[in-house]
Amino acid sequence: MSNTLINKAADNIRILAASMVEKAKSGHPGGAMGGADFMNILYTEFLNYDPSDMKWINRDRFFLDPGHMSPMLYAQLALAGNYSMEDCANFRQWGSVTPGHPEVDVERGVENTSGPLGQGHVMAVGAAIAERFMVARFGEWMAHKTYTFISDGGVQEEISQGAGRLAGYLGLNNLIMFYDSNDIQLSTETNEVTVENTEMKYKAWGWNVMTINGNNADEIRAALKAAQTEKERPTLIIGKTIMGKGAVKEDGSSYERKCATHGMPLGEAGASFEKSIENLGGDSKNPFVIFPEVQEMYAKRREDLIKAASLKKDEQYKWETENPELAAKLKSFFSNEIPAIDYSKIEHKAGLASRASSANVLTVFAEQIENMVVSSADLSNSDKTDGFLKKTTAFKKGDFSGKFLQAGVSELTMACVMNGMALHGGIIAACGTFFVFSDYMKPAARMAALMQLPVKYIWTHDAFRVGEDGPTHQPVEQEAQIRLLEKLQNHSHKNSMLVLRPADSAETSVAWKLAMENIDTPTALILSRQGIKDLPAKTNRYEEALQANKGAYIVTDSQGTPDIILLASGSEVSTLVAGAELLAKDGVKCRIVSVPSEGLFRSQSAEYQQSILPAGVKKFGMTAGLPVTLEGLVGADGKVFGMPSFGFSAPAGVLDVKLGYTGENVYNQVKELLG
Ligand SMILES: Cc1ncc(C[n+]2csc(CCOP(=O)(O)OP(=O)(O)O)c2C)c(N)n1
Repeated sequence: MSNTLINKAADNIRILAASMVEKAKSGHPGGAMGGADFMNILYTEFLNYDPSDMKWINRDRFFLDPGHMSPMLYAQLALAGNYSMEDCANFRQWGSVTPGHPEVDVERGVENTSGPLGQGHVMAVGAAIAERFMVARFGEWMAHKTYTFISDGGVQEEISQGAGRLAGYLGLNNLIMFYDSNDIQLSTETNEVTVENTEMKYKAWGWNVMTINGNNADEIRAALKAAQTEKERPTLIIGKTIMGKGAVKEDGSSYERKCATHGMPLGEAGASFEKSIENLGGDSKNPFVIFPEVQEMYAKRREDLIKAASLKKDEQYKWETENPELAAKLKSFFSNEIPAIDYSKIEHKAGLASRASSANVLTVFAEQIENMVVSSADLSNSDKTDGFLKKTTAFKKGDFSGKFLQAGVSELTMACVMNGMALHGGIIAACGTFFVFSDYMKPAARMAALMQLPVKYIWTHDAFRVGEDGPTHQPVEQEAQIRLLEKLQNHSHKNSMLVLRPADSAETSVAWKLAMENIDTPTALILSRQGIKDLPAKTNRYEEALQANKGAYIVTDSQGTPDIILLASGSEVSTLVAGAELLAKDGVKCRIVSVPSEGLFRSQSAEYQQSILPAGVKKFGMTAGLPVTLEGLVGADGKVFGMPSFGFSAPAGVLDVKLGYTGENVYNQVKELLG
C-alpha cells in the first residue's frame, strides 16, 4: 500500500483530533497526533473485526489505555465509519457519543472505558487470557489477537508491573502492546521522573520487545508483522513518537514535542491551530472532513474486513455443525445465562465462617460452571477461593485448561484483569483477597461499576476479628466506603454495585445466588474469617435466608409490636441474637433484622422497608465497621454500636470482649437506649 496515502490518512486523524479539542475548548491533542500513525496502520492492515457485526465474538480486541487520547480513537473510528463528523464536532458535549474519555461502546468499536492511566492495558491482559481460555476449550479457530495502546503514564503507573509480570509469565503471545513513547507527559518530560530502561524491564518479564520509529509506517507495519508470528511471548512495540506531530506556530515553525500540547487545544498551548491544520493538509475553516482518497481506502478496508470475517464465520458454522455440543456450550458461555445451581442443596456444617461456606459454594461452582474463572491475589487458601481451585487448575503458559488465575500479590492488577475478562465476554469472573485490601482494588472496582461489569469480589477477613494480625489487617471503614457504590447509580439508573455481607452459611449461599443472578453490575461479598453461629430457623434456614434478596429481612420477631429492632449485617447478627436472648429474660420484645445489603433494601418498595424497619420503633444497630455503616438505617432516635477507631492486635475472642461485641454489651446498650 502506498505510504503517501497511509500518511495522508494519519494526517487526517491528526486534523480531526486537533479539531475536536479546539472546538470543545478542552482535551488532549498532542498525544493523539503522535499516536495516529500506529492506529492508522493497525486499523487499515491488521485489526480483524466485522464492521457489519461489531460484537462478533472472534474479533480482535483493541484496548486504549490513555483515555485522554480519546480524540485519536474517535478520529480513527470515524475513518472506519463508526462515528460521523458531527459526532466528532460534538466531542465532550452533553449527550454526545464522544465523551471526554472513552466509555465502553462496543457497537462503535470502543472496547473499554479508559481514563485512569494504567488500567486499559491491564484489561487487555484480561481479554488475552479470556481468549486463551476459549481457545483451550473450543479450538484454535477461535484465536484472535488483543492489541493495546499504552503511553508514558500507563507505563509509569504501578499497575503495569503486575500486568507485565503476568502477561510474561503466562506467555500471552496473543497480546500486542504499542507503547506511544513520546517522552512527554502532563507537567514534565519523562526524563524528569525516570531513567528506566523500559525495553529491558519488559524483556526481564519475558516479553518480546522491539523499538521503532512510531511515526514511520514501514516500521510500524514490520513490527506488527513480526508480532503476529511470535509464538511464546507477549509483544511490546516501543514506538518513539512525536508529541503534537504536525503542530506549528503562527510563523510556520515547529511546535512539536511540547508538554503544552498534551492537555489543551493547540491554539491555547502556543501553536497556531489554523497553521497546524493547513500544515497537515486540512482546511482550518472546515476541518471536520475525511479526505476522499482516505474515505475510499477505508471503504475498501471495510469491505475486505467484512469478507474476511464472513470466511471466518463460515469456518465457525462448519465447526458448529460438526460439534453441536461444543457449539451449544460456546453459545451459552457468551449468552450471560445464569447458571442453574440448586443452592438449597449446598451443604454447610454448623457454625462455619462465611468464607468457609463461600468455599462450599465455590466448590459446587467449580464442578458445575464451566466458564467461571476465579482468581486470588496470593491468598487462595485464606480467602477460601481454594474451594474452587481444588476442583480445577491454575493457568500457566501454554495451559489454559483450568479455571483459576493465581494473580500473585497484585490486587489492583487482578481486579483490572477480571474487568478485561468480563469485557471480552464468555467468562464469569470472580476474584478474592482480604477485605482490607479492597482499598488496593478500588480504582478497578469503580471502573467495573462504571462499565456495568458483573465481576464478583470475594472479600474475606471482614472485621477486627482477624485478631492478632492487628490494625493493618482489620477493615473498619472499608464497608462504609464500598457501600457508597451501592448509593451511586450507574448510567442505567441502577445501584452501581451490589454489596452483600451475609450473616451465616445459609445467607452466604443466598448471597452467592444473588451475585450470580446479578449480571448487570459488580457484586461484592464481604465474608468472615471466624466461625459464626447459624441464625435460628423457624423451619428451614435456607428458605428463610432467601429473603436476603430484599436486602434486609426479619430473622426473628417478637409477639406484637417490638420494643426494639436490632439490626446488623454479617457476624454481628448472631451477636444480636445472643443479646436478644438476654433481653428476652427481662421481657424486652426484640425483632432481629439482618441487612446484608442496605442498597438492595433501599431499592424495595416503601411498604416493604416500612414493614421491616417501621418508623416509631427504636432501632439498635451493631457493626464491626464504622458506625456510619448503619446510621442511615437506625434513624435519629436509634443508636449504632460500631468501631470508632482502628483495631488492635490481640486474639479475636479477646477483642470481642474488649471492644464490646458480645451479647452482654448488646443487652447493656439496648437497656440504656430504652431508658
Ligand atoms: C491514574 C491517573 N493519574 C493521573 C492522570 C492524569 N493524567 C492524564 S494524562 C497524564 C499524563 C500522561 O502522559 P502520557 O501518558 O505521556 O500522555 P501524553 O502526554 O503522551 O499524551 C496524567 C498525569 C490520569 N488520567 N490517571
